[in-house]
Formats: sequence, structure tokens, C-alpha cells
Amino acid sequence: MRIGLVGKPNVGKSTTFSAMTQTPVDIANYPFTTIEPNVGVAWLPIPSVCACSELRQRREEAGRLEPTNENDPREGSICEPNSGSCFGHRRLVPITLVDVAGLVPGAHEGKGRGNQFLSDLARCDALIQVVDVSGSTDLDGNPVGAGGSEPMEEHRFLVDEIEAWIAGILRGGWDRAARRVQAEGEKALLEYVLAQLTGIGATETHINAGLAAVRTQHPDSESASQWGDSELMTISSEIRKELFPFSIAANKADLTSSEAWSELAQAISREGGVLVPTSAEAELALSRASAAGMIERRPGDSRFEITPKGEESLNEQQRNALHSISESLTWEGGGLFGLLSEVVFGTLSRKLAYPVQDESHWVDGDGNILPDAILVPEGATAKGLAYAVHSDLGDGFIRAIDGRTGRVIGADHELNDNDVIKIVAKT
Ligand SMILES: Nc1nc2c(ncn2[C@@H]2O[C@H](COP(=O)(O)OP(=O)(O)O)[C@@H](O)[C@H]2O)c(=O)[nH]1
Ligand SMILES: [Mg+2]
Repeated sequence: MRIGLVGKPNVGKSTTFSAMTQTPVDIANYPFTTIEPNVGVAWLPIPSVCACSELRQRREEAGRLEPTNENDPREGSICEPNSGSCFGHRRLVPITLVDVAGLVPGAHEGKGRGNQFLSDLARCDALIQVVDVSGSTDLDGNPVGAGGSEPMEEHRFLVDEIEAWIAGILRGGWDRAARRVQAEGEKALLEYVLAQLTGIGATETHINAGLAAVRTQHPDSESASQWGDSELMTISSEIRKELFPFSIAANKADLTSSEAWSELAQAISREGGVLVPTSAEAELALSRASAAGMIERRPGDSRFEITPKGEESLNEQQRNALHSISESLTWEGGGLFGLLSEVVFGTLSRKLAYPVQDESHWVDGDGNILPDAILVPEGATAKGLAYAVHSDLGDGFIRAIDGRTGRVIGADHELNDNDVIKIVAKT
């Protein structure tokens, strides 16, 4: 899962990236946190309770485990995650975040980091646009004083750049393609568009949606051989919606009020995305205080406690500052992590699956409890999960077993959220 942070300069992308990729103190077992300067891992709490809660209950009922003691540092969790952590049955999963800098007007013509910027985007599953809702910077990121720019315009500009870029890819060989369409018919059109756009992740379904949009929006357009710029823009706009669904961090919300982003919020929700007011600067201050051991706070949580170390070193003023900062997290939407959660589990409809080797005890070959929690797309099958774990497991797939019912399930069986699954494969 790879999410791109995009937006014009100076809106708070790098601040957002830092706030979200500060490693919580209790996560030590992850091989990489910052992969490249602008690629990192955000630890996202899953929306449901970890399956270890159910396992604990079963063990307690069987008299094999004492109820949770109030001094338990894990607050009842009994799973042993290979990556991330779980406290109080609140499990964290890693999400790769990319700070995709370099968007300036004319990026699709190669201005700024232009083409590099756009090809970085192509590898992301979804985009979060960081928008400066205080409206204090122009499209190039220069300060213009509060209210000097329009959040809606800032978003349109980004969408237009991306759509112009996709249309540009199509325009490249269009004349030759149009001649082929004349000779060979519409099938050649689909083939051409697919060949041009597979590199950015487009599939036949996306392209058919794009071509259908031309037919409804330009009913008078003749055969594809006569299509021009406006038809190409229609195709690219349709494909953009599918390939790069947008959500918005309405950032610097600490400097303004909700009227500033209400129009943009409506426009985004019409496309199936979400907008959440954020203060990246405030969240970064809390992440840093937490990474320094001054406060104890779980990612995405608005509450925190001052640690003994914090009690020693923070003065009254610093404490008050931290408390007033944490108020931004009680805004509707839950701040940056609330937004990320909405993107992953809402917009992208990801579900969770727990692959295990022993379907009765929910452990791996070494006896580790529920070591993996894997995000799978809506409609993922047992075999799809096998591939998500390892390609060998997918290739050798024989059958799977549902860890709750003990029933055998086949390759094409669709997974439910939070399924515990044993995969049986040839080795
Ligand atoms: N008031 C306020 N300032 C912010 C916020 N987020 C970032 N900034 C400031 O905006 C400026 C640009 O931030 P930066 O992350 O470098 O922007 P980028 O160019 O998009 O990566 C910096 O001075 C940040 O401290 C916020 O939520 N509220
Ligand atoms: Mg930056």
C-alpha cells in the first residue's frame, strides 16, 4: 500500500510526512522506517479490534489464560506481530507514504521536476493532496497573505495538471492510432490507449470507462479517427478518477475556519474521496514529543500522557502548548491518521486478513500468535491472500482453511474482513 502526498510547494507536505512517519517508541522490529528521504512508513491503527482479542477470550474461557491484569503493559494483547505492534488489541499496520514534491504549474510540460513528479505518482494506490486552506500561498508556493488563494482552485490546478499529463501521453501517437482505427476498427483504439497507459497502471476496465465517457459527453463526435483535444481530455479525466482517487488534508486549518474548505469538501466527496481538516505542524510537535519519550501517545490518538521523563524536563508552558496542540486532533475526522484510515479502509476498501500456519491455535510455524495482519483489496480471494504473503505460496496453492469455522475453502473463496486463514500449498 503506497500513498502519495501531493500538492503545490509550501502547503505542509514535508511537515505531514514527518509527522506521520516518526516511528512510535514501541516499534523496534521493522526493517525500515525511512526508506529514502521522501519515502517512509506510517503506522496505521486498524479500525477493528485485533483478532488476538477473540483468541484471548477463547483461552480465558478454556481456563488456559488469566483475565487481563491492569498492570499488563500490552493491555491484554497477546499477538506477536512480525511488524508493527498491538496494545489493547489496537493493532498497527505499515503504510508506505511518499512525499511527492515538485508540482508546479506546467509540470505536465516538464517544468519543475515535471515528468519525474508524475511518474512517482504513477506508483501510488491513492493520493492525498495537502491543501493550504488558510489560503496564504500562491500556486508557486509564494506567500500572499491569509485568504489570498482559493483551496478549490488549488485542487483544480493539481487535477488539471494530472489530466493534462495523461492526455499528453495519449496525444503522442494519436494520429497513427487514428489511422489504425480507420483500418481496423474500434478494437485498435482500446489497444492503443492500453499500450500507452499500462505504464501508469491503467487496465482495460479503466479505458473502457474512458471511451464510454466520450460517447456520452460528446454524442456528436464521429469515429475516433476524428477525435481531438476535448475528447482526449474526457478520456484522461475519467481514467484519472479511477487511477488517482483524491483525498484532501485541509492543512493549516489552525489558521482559518471551516467555511474555507466547505466547497472543496463537497467537490471531493462527490468523487468518493474525503477531506479532513489538519494541522500538520501540531501533529509533528506531538510526534516529536512522543519520539523523544516526553509523552506517551499512540499514533492517531488525540490523548496523551506525560511520561516520567516528560515530568522531569517539560515546563508549565511546554505542557500547555502540547495540550493546546492536541486539540487539533479532536476536530472532526481525526487529523492526519484519521484521514489516512479513511483513505485505506474507506476509499480503497482494504480489508484485513491474518494468515497463520496452525488454524486451531492461530500461530505460525514457530508458535508466534497471529504474526501477520495483511491488507487485501475488496473481493480478495484465498489464493489472492496466498500471493500477498509470498508468490511461492500463491503458485503452490492447494486449499485454505478458515480458522474460525475450520472449514476448507477453495482458491476463489472471497475473504471476509478479519479472516484468520491457513493456506495449504505445495512446497
Ligand atoms: N500554521 C501552520 N503552519 C504549517 C502547518 N503545516 C506546515 N506549516 C508550515 O508551512 C511551511 C511549509 O511547510 P512544508 O512542510 O515545508 O511544505 P511543503 O513545501 O509542502 O513540503 C512551514 O513553515 C511549516 O512549518 C500547519 O498545519 N499549520
Ligand atoms: Mg517539502
